[in-house]
Amino acid sequence: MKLLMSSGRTPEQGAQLYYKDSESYSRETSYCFLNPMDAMEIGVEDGEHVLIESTAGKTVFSVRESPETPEGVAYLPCGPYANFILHEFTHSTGAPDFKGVPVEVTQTELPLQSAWDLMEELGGRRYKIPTGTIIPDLEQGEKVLKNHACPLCGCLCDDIELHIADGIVTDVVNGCLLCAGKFRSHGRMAVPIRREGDDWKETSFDEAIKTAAEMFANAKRPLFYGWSGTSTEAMHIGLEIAEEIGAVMDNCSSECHGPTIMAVQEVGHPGCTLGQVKNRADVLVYWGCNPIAAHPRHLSRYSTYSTGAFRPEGRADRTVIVVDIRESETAKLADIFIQVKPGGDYALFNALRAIVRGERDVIPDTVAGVERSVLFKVADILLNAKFGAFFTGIGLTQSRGKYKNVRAGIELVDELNRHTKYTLTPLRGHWNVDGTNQMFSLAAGYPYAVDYSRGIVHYNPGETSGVDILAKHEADAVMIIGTDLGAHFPRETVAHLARINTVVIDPFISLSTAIAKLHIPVASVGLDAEGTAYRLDGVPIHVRKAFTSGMPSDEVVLTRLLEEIKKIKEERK
Ligand SMILES: Nc1nc2c(c(=O)[nH]1)N[C@H]1C(S)=C(S)[C@@H](COP(=O)(O)OP(=O)(O)OC[C@H]3O[C@@H](n4cnc5c(=O)[nH]c(N)nc54)[C@H](O)[C@@H]3O)O[C@H]1N2
Ligand SMILES: Nc1nc2c(c(=O)[nH]1)N[C@H]1C(S)=C(S)[C@@H](COP(=O)(O)OP(=O)(O)OC[C@H]3O[C@@H](n4cnc5c(=O)[nH]c(N)nc54)[C@H](O)[C@@H]3O)O[C@H]1N2
Ligand code: SF4
Ligand SMILES: [Mo]
Repeated sequence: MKLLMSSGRTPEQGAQLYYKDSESYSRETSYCFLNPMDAMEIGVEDGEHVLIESTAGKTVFSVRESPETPEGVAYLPCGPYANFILHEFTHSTGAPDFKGVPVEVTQTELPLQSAWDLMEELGGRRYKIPTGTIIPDLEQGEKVLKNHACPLCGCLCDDIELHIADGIVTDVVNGCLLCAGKFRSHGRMAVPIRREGDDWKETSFDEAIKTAAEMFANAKRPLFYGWSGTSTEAMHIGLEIAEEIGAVMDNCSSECHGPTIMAVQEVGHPGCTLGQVKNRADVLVYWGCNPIAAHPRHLSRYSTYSTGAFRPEGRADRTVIVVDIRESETAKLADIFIQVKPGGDYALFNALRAIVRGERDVIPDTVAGVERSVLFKVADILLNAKFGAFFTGIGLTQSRGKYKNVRAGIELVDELNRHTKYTLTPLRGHWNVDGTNQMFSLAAGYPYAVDYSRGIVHYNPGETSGVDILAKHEADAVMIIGTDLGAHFPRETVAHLARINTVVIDPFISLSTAIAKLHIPVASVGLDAEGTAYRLDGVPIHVRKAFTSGMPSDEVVLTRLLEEIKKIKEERK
């Protein structure tokens, strides 16, 4: 049966992000959510398997019947299985079609593969952390930390209470499932490893850094990608190395809210802090985002359910509108849920804009699957707000239309601002992805996709962005830092990473470990390292250490790497 593949966050997939080597991660990311009518037509029931095939590839998924998924859509959790069948084209935007690829879905008796199997099929090699591995020189003793920041999603909640015994987090208070998953993960690596044929060999930090320096100094088209999972200070050193060797420096916003940035560059951005939303917003619109799964405490801490100076009754003082292609966890909590056809947002934004302008006559009976009467009702609610806040997600940036969707959203907000007060805030993904754009802009003048190869900065998303450079097989040495491309990049780009000199700098084992030539473990910001991060609304927050250890931080490893690269260049003069 022909369906449209769409992929995104689930609460369970998010809780497993720090257990990528486990069976539970493979299980949670290999589901295929199908409308029961489609499942019946394909001839499968809950728990049975389907083979999903696209022009990029095919693999097996486990069926989960879900009435929330519209007919015609196969909804997949974000992860290695979805990416195994995703193509690498970005249509000159830097962001692949994570939401909206035609696929063929058929019943199959084939078994499910594990995430490691998928990496090996693309040329990688699985790795197992040796049993008994311990992080060196862990701080001993028991303590309780209050007001700790959570380094997981863009909410960057800084009210977490951690209970710690001998460098192990034993309890996480206030944090959501995702937060607890990170603080309680056991997937830390202690020693650098390098790939030798089909084997992994342990190596010293000195040797590993020297090898990485050689790889990057000898590369024709080096790419440093990620950064949203580390400190802003580390990014600064990364930018210095990139400038030194003429590398491309790109960050996760490329594949995520990069299109939002492109829209903001075109038409500006009426933003505000989350504090303003908490204290003032009486109408909240979540468009193409699902914070219950992806920013689990957003609604309770900053928006829908929070009480504020001018919203003392919290939820009762606010009207909540959700626009999504399926009845997401967040949609279930809305006063009004608008189910848009996949890729229909551009039309919907413009229809609402026309209504707000007073042009009700031009609206057809339905727009992108939404009835005219519903649009009129929603427009009236929007117009009657005292302070309205739009939150936009990657349902807009990764579906057809990409940055033009966001542009249309901003233009609707602009129109509404002629009547009352409105803001728009992208629900930025990682705890420090906003920091990448801040630091890249500060140091290089552009927020992402920065190419130093010409000796001056060149910025052109779609050309100088990570996915595109890998898709064109340009990169010959890649640093993966604070991101996991093995799990999250489209199939062909992962296969390319497995062929070239890929170096992973990450405190945890990840699927990128499998496709690397070298993995250098580091201290983890918020656990045994500290640094500055920017919350999704651009507010900088200092992320403290929870305990000390003998692991070098990203900053230490990158500083050493820069020294080694300079030495190599000096010797060649
Ligand atoms: N659990 C969990 N949480 C995370 C992460 C994680 O991996 N797991 N990652 C973090 C990151 S990096 C990010 S960027 C954020 C992302 O957070 P969100 O922006 O919330 O991300 P998604 O769940 O991918 O997509 C949001 C919604 O878009 C809908 N959608 C799909 N296509 C369309 C469309 O055409 N139109 C509209 N209007 N909606 C559409 C999907 O049904 C989905 O409910 O989450 C962060 N938090
Ligand atoms: N199919 C599909 N694929 C998608 C998406 C989708 O919706 N569908 N969404 C895309 C989006 S928006 C994004 S942003 C990506 C997900 O983005 P990724 O960046 O791949 O997300 P994570 O897997 O959380 O990877 C974060 C990495 O940072 C590491 N890390 C944590 N702390 C530190 C630290 O202090 N230092 C260093 N060096 N590393 C650290 C973690 O161990 C982990 O390996 O996925 C993209 N891929
Ligand atoms: S909402 Fe985000 S920042 Fe807050 S505790 Fe959960 S994962 Fe951490
Ligand atoms: Mo993201």
